[in-house]
Order: sequence, then structure tokens, then C-alpha cells
Amino acid sequence: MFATLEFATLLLAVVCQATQDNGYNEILDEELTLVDSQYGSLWPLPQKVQMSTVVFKLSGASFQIVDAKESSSGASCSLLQSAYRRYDEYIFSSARKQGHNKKKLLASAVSELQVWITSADSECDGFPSVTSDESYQLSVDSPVAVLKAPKVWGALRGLETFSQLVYEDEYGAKSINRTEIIDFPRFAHRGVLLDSSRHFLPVKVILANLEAMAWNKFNVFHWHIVDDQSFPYISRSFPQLSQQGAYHPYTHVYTPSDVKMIIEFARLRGIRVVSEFDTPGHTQSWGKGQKDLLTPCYSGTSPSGSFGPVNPILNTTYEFMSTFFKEISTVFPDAYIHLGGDEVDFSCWKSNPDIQKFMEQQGFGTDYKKLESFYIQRILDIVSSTNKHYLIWQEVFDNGVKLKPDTVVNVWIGNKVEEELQAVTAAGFTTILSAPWYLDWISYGQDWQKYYLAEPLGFKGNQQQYQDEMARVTASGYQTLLSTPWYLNRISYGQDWQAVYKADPQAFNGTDAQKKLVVGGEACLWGEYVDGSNLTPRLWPRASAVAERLWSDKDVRDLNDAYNRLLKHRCRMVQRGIPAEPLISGYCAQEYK
Ligand code: CP6
Repeated sequence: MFATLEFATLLLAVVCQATQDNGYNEILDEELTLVDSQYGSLWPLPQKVQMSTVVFKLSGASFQIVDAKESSSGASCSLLQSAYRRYDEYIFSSARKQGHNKKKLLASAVSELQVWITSADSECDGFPSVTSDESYQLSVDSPVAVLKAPKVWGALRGLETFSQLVYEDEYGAKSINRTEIIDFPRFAHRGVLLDSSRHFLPVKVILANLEAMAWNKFNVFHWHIVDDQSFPYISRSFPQLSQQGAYHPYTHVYTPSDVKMIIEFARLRGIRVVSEFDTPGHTQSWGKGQKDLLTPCYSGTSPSGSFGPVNPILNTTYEFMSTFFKEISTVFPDAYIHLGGDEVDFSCWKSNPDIQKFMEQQGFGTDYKKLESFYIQRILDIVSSTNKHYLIWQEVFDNGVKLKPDTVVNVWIGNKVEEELQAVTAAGFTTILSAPWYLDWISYGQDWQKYYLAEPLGFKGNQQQYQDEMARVTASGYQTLLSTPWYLNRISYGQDWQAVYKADPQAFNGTDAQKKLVVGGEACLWGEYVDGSNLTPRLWPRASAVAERLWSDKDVRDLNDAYNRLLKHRCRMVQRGIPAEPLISGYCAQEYK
């Protein structure tokens, strides 16, 4: 009796309002599920694809990937031989070798993929570079498919494409359509930035993501290896840098053999490893193991005990940098080193009387950009003397540092991107774009704080939609339960890959010559909010959108077609063992185990 009465008054109104952006995504979602792509699951889309409706079977247990007889590269090329094994495994996974049709050739089957390196020098034992030829031609026919590429780099890209063409028919038989593909990248520099300083990234996680990069035809791993928070790189010349500056001197470090392994794993997949040692800012962790490297900050007339950017007025600084970058130039084989140069905070330099005196002596007045330029200029000279080229963040260019003509300017600041690209290329510099692709930018920052501070009783403030609803419901005398502010699935809600997909590196006002100077772009996953536990699903398939923008023709922008292919591409990554996050509701034939 009592129970029934009470129950009647206990009607709960659960407030779960949809927001406006939600509605938008629902509409897009509907539109995007209409048709299957004529291009199957190809990602990124090749430059020219002719796919026929004629279907061949891969002849079960006997199908092989082999060197073409005419190929300039043979059994001694371990890069290719290991790629054949990898792709054989991807194509057949476990489904193989139980085939009944062992030697019996099917009437219309593909029995071999012949890989034919056409140039005399296959570059099998070399390192990929910004000028590497990644082009290839793929002809899928019966009884053999042929993959022709001038260099091994194109063969690697073509093997990935071939594996993407294979699908299972309704009986589970591996099938492939007759297809002709001519392919090459739109941009030479297609990078992913990972940050191993804000959080240590286990080697296994880095390798897994290099693997996924190859599936997406990315070719640069921009390794932002050290920063303020930690120094995990073990230096031969200055072991105390990691001993004092790493999160842990033995477990949270990259040994010389770790670094070697990462570089070789990347090379075997046609990926360059471009290391970044960011100075003079972002160097707090360096100061722990290297006395007098950083600028002592002053409060009034005495040192405050805290430190600022690298001290640019001491000879010892340049002696240290000289030894350090000599080491780096031998450890990392790539022709480029990223020297950072971003976000230099002048307040500490300004507070230091020795620096003030130096500024006077040099005639810099109070223009600390001149001091920054003075420092960077000397670092650039040091690095040039090791015969390396360099990349720098855009501030170095913006501040008027004199740069060598081969410098690559990395544009990252999100406003006035077009103006910046215009200015950099007008000055004749090569540039790569990162600004639209900060994949760490979710609802940026520590969004738990927003959830934590949202107040169920705060509806008098009337600041948010749900607060009106709460006021209305409670005014009618009902109890309520609030869910709106705590939708933990809302990141930047919906399919944020679409905005990423649309951004174009060459969409600025400039001559054709200027546009040629844009050599590519990078997807950046800064490390503040990611470590080994969430890096991979946060990166994929969102970085895949960047991959297609940088590889495929500029007119490949159809979101419907992209959506259909990306769904399958994402399921393929899941099937190959990468926990790529879903785009939206749906399922994969084989879920992640
Ligand atoms: N670390 C370093 C960072 C960033 C940069 N450099 C950064 C700045 C702003 C955003 C994201 C990342 N975390 N060394 C700038 C290139 Cl939004």
C-alpha cells in the first residue's frame, strides 16, 4: 500500500538531451550509408584504378608471392622477402593451407603475384628518403598478377594495395577482381608524429603503429622523442641525460638497440624515422642531467631556483650541442633532423641579468626574438656541419632566422594557416603542414574536470540547455536524474575524421611553384593525454583520413565513398590486430579479440 503510493511520486525524468551537433551527425550518418564503394576497401585510394567485374579466386594453398624472373631484386633482398611473408599472412591469416585444391589449378584463378623491380638499383638495402620513388603498377589477371615498381618502396606500397583487393566470397573463398592500378603518392612527406616524452611509449606500441602506418601508406615517423617532461633517449655521449631526465632510468628509456630496432622495422616498411630534439624551449628534462645547460630564472635580483630555455649565452652550451648532435646524426640515418624551435618563452631570459647584459653587448635591444635567432642560427650551423638537413617549427621562420634554402618549415599554428603557407613558400622554403591534423585535439585537455565540476543542482545558473530542462522538470515536481553533461562517449562528438579528411595542404593562394613546395603533412598525436593504453585506438582510423588526403589525388574528396571504404579499412586493421576505434555504430565480420 505504502509502497505503491511512493512509487507513483517517484517518477523519474531522465534528462538526456541531444545537442545540435548531434543532429547534424545523424543526418550525415544516414546519407553516408547508402551505397557501397565501387573501389571495395582500397585505402588510401590509388591514383588510377580500373576494376572489372570479372572475379578470380586465389588458388588456395598454392598461391604465392614471388620475385618476377626479370626483377633486379631477388632472394637476397630480405626487405622484399619479409614483406612477401607478411602479406601472405595478411591475405590468408589462418584460413590458409587447409585448401582441398592443392595443386589443381582452378580454371580462373590467380596462382601468383610476381613482383618485378624494374630499375637496376632496387634500393633494397638503403633507407627511404624524401625523394624515394614509391610508384608502382599492379595488374591483376589470371593466371598471374604482376606488380611492377622501379624500387622496393613502390613494391611495398603495391603489396599493401594487392592485399586490400583480396576479399572473401560468400563461401569464404579468397577472391579478387581483374584490376589495373597505376599509383604514386600526391605528397612525398606523409608523416605521423608521436610524442614519447609526455608519456613513455613502449617499443611494442611504436612498432605496432609503424605497422599500421604502412597499411595506410604513411612514410615518415616523426619521433618527438624528448621534451620538458622526460628524456627517454639514452645518449652515448651524455648518459646522464636519461639517467636523470627519464621517468625511470632503466624501464622508461630507449636503448641504442631499441632505437636500431625501430629504425630497421620502419625501413622494412618504407618508413623514415625523423627524430626531433626540440630546443631551446621544451627542454626542462635536459636540465636534470646537464648542469648549466638551461637558463637560471631570476626573481628580482636573485635566482628563483627554476630554469627556462637553453642558455644561449654560454660557450659550453654550444660545445654540448655540438657533441650531442654529432651523435644524433650517426644514430638516426635519415637525412633530416627536426630541430623544433617552437614556443620559446622569453620571460626567464628577460629575468636573467647575465642575459640582459649579453643582449646589450650584441645590440639586440629588448628584442628577444633576436636572441632566439642567435641561438638557432648556431644550432643550424652545428647540424649542417654533420651533413644533415633540418626541419623546424614555423616560429623559427616567423622570427626571421636566416635559414638554409633546403630547410623544411613545419606549419602547425591553427590560425592563418593559408597566410603562413603563402609566406613560407613565397620565401622559397619547402613546407609540411600539421596544423589541421592535431589528432590529440579531442575535447582538448583534461575533460574529466568538466565532468567533475558539472553540478546537478546548478540549473539556476541557466547556462546550458539541460539546465532549462532540469528547471522545467523539477518545477513540475518530478525528481530527475541528470545524464547530459556526462556522456563520456562524446569526444569531439561524431565523425571528426570528416573535418580531418577535408583539410587540403594546397588550398591557399599561391603560384604553382609555391604549391610544389608543400611536400606533405603530418598527423600529430601529442602525448599529454595518451600513453600505450589508448594511443592506438585514438590514432586509428582518424589518421587514416590524413593518409588518404596525402596520398590520393586532390579530387578524391567524396565523403560517401570515403566512408564506405574507411569502414572496411578500419575493420581490416582490427582483423590484422590493431584496435582501431569504430567510426560509428556497426560491426566487423571479425571483431577485435
Ligand atoms: N609540444 C611541443 C606540444 C606542442 C608543440 N610543441 C603543442 C602545442 C599546442 C597544441 C598541441 C601541441 N605539446 N614541443 C607545438 C608544436 Cl594544441
